[in-house]
Amino acid sequence: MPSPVPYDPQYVADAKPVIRPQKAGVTTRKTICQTCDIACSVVTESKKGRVVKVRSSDNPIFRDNICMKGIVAPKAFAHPDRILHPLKRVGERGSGKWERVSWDEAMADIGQRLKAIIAEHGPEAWAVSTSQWNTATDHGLGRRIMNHIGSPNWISGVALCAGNTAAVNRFTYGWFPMGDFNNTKCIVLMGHNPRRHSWTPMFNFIRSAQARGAKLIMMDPRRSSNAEAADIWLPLKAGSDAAMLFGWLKVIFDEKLYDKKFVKNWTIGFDELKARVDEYPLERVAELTGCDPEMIAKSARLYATEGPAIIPWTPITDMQRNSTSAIRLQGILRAVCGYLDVPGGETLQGFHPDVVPESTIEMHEKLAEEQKAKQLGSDTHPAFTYRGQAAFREPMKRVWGHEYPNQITGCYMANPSATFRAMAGEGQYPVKAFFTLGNNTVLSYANMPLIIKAMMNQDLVVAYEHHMTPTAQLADYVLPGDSWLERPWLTDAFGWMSSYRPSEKSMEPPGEALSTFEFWKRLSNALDRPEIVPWHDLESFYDERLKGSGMTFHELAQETEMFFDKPVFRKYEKTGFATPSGKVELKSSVLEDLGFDPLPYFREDPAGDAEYPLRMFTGVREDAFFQTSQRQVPEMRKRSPEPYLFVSPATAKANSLVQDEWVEVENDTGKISIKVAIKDSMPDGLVRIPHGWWKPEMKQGAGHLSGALKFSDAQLCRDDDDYLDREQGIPHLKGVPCRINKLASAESASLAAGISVTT
Ligand SMILES: Nc1nc2c(c(=O)[nH]1)N[C@H]1C(S)=C(S)[C@@H](COP(=O)(O)OP(=O)(O)OC[C@H]3O[C@@H](n4cnc5c(=O)[nH]c(N)nc54)[C@H](O)[C@@H]3O)O[C@H]1N2
Ligand SMILES: Nc1nc2c(c(=O)[nH]1)N[C@H]1C(S)=C(S)[C@@H](COP(=O)(O)OP(=O)(O)OC[C@H]3O[C@@H](n4cnc5c(=O)[nH]c(N)nc54)[C@H](O)[C@@H]3O)O[C@H]1N2
Ligand code: SF4
Ligand SMILES: [Mo]
Repeated sequence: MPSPVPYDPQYVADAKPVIRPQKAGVTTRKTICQTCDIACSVVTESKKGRVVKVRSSDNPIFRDNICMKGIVAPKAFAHPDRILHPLKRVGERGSGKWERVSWDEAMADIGQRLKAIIAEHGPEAWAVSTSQWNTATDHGLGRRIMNHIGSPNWISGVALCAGNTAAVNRFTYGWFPMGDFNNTKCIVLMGHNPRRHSWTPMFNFIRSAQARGAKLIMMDPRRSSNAEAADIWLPLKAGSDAAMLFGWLKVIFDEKLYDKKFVKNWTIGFDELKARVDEYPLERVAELTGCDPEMIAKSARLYATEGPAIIPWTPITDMQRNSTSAIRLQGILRAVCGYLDVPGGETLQGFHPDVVPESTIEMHEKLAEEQKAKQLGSDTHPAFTYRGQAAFREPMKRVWGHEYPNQITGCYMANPSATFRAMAGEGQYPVKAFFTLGNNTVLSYANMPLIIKAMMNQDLVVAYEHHMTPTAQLADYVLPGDSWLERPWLTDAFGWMSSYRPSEKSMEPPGEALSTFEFWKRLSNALDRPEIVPWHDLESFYDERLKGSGMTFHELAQETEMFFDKPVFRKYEKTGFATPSGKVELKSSVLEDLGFDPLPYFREDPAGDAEYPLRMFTGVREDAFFQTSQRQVPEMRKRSPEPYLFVSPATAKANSLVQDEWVEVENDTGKISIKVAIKDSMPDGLVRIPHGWWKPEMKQGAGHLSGALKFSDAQLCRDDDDYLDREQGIPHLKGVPCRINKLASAESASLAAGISVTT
């Protein structure tokens, strides 16, 4: 996620570079931290060619945007276990036996094998998964090669995080808006809980908005830190966010608090929507959400009358069985309350006219229609696939000037579960080659047993990594990736905003580590298609993308901290919205044509199961780690040595749980071992499971996967139809039935003693 661009004139002035204090023997560089995906602008200090320090930016607009994971980066990237040379599997897949090979040898073999797989099964038999901060792993080039070669089967962590929200927002008003934090009067956080060490810029934006008087409404089953700081906290039931938003709309419609003029001039489907909203009287919403109807009404009134207000993007509604409806309802609220594309509201920003966006680099127009039609999952869960987005091609061109603008890289993806099924040999056609770049695939989606089966069934698996992750352990080749200290970067804010920030390369990569730009370039050569990636190196690639600005990448880095266009509001008055009707579609014509309910709805949880009386959610990100990473960094691990579940004191009592004991959490998909933390901030009956646990010090290889089989939340995340969102097919991670088993004393003693380290 990019840091939002505030619109004050002062901000524009401050975007100029500042004179940096110089220290003897120290070289400072403007850099962008990519340890997590919020991309803080920071400064690196190097001595004798090595980065010795990462510190906060000197620029007032970025100052304080830094957390401990950014600060520890020079040490983390110098970790002795970092992969520094290409490795080739020599034993069985997952046997943990590797030999060091040269880059040339690795790429020649990968190219040959991929060509053979494509010749036998077709280009769609090649799937790629990349990380959330795709810009560091793809640059648009992975998609570009896939589009030229003919494979539509690209998946990413963005399917569970903002990429899907970007695609779904289009059904309502043809774009994914960004909140104007600097001028808003009211912020609504749906679960989303930024902290000092979790997406620091967001945390800073929210705190400064509150300091100048903006109201904060928080929806969270748990009393989170932002709930404690909020004006209103709605402790809703996990997974009931869409129901809550129906309650808000009911109040807003009944009390006529909406923007009648905007609704009349710029929306379609109001009457049908109103009829649907009438199905959700407050008593019903109170029952579905477990919240006090008065508080629901009060918060709805606050949102509608204390505006302009924003509902910042939240991953919480990306991961629910009602995800599409919840995201649509957020969009509908923004629209009917008149907060779209106004200062202090939710801004719709296109691409910068002088910079070539990654969407253009990706060249989706090159992929033949018959190949697009083969995109996995597009028949059953089309929302973010080519099929689901096809109706927007013309409107996108009309309003934003691009037929395939790929915001957050999430708008033209295959469905992850369908892709893993095809890889496992259970799909409509086989997928036999799988590349994973900067993505710990095994742990980063639902139904981990299926992902492992899928990877074991491949003819070729290539992992591009810093460490021997559980995913890399199942690869044929593990290739050494460079880090953000070791490469330049031009952030394009994931196509979300028309702002660009340059990151200077601070040091040479260690060993034979290379950027993914180099990987994709070498792959296009190995596939005998060098013309697909014609640029010499990463900087010349950026130079060409910046040509329209009249600056080279180097000049941009010298001249500005941020390159962006002055925002224009209410652009829709000239262009209309990028939907088929040109209006805000409260009733979605595209969803209707795809065979779905064109109005949002709330699908209640399947009936409770006596065997699994508790509900779990995965999340509450840990300050010390980004997702599945950093567990090998001692400075970070000591802050959080073991995975912990959270339960309320009453739930702990009912299940005879004691603080710090090891237990097992189980459901139909799998089971994990975990320690108990009793927290009075948790509601009764709900269990928090942390995301992404494995222990790099534990035994590697199939059957072990360094503890991932024992600790990873993905063992418990289901992807059967009841637990998939209908339109997108993304898994429900917020309110899944489970139970807690006490462990036999021998097993819990061995876990406590860390004997598991070798098993
Ligand atoms: N089950 C489950 N799945 C989830 C989630 C969940 O809560 N539960 N959360 C979802 C969310 S919100 C997100 S954002 C995604 C995150 O998914 P990812 O974006 O895949 O993030 P990570 O788990 O950190 O894995 C990134 C991997 O990239 C490697 N790496 C880091 N930097 C670089 C680099 O510069 N170059 C290369 N080549 N490699 C690098 C790291 O060592 C690490 O193994 O996962 C999603 N998936
Ligand atoms: N240190 C650190 N910071 C990170 C990350 C990290 O791994 N480490 N990951 C980054 C990434 S990629 C992401 S996506 C964000 C995610 O960060 P957040 O958006 O803050 O998400 P979580 O921390 O998983 O959970 C936030 C809150 O959601 C609540 N919650 C659980 N279920 C529900 C529900 O059904 N409805 C509602 N309304 N609330 C619910 C939980 O109680 C919790 O307080 O964090 C980012 N920041
Ligand atoms: S919040 Fe921390 S890890 Fe994320 S980009 Fe900023 S400094 Fe880096
Ligand atoms: Mo995320």
